[in-house]
Amino acid sequence: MRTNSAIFALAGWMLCGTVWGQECAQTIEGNDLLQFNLAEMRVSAACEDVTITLKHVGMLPGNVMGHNWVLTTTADYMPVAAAGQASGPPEYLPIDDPRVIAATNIIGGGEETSVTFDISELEPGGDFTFFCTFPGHYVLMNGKFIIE
Ligand SMILES: [Cu+2]
Repeated sequence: MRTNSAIFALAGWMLCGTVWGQECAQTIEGNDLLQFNLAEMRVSAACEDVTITLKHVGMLPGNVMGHNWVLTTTADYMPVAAAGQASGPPEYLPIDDPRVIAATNIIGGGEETSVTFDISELEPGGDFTFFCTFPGHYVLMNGKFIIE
């Protein structure tokens, strides 16, 4: 039994790294018009770790048009956006806030950043929202994060 579990675990890991690789590592873009290029992101519950890469495809600097990628439950989205704004530059993110599931740093035009986090504790089918916490951006820069 022990050997079988190890084989299944290995098979799962291999599938995650290859067949479902697109879902476990994803890229999203932000621009100078307060837009993400994706309204929703879907990841497989089979992914243990998910890596999100954020590319800022605009030209404006991070102190003017900074973007980050932050994940919370949808219930925490507005409160965390407000807390992020209140916590100020440069990261606009409350420190050690347990409501923040994952977050990148803030980047400016031409820059790229990423975050890797464990989704094994997150409920598949749960209601999660990703957004940017730069002041005011959450209104336009947000989307659904779906674990399926
Ligand atoms: Cu932004």
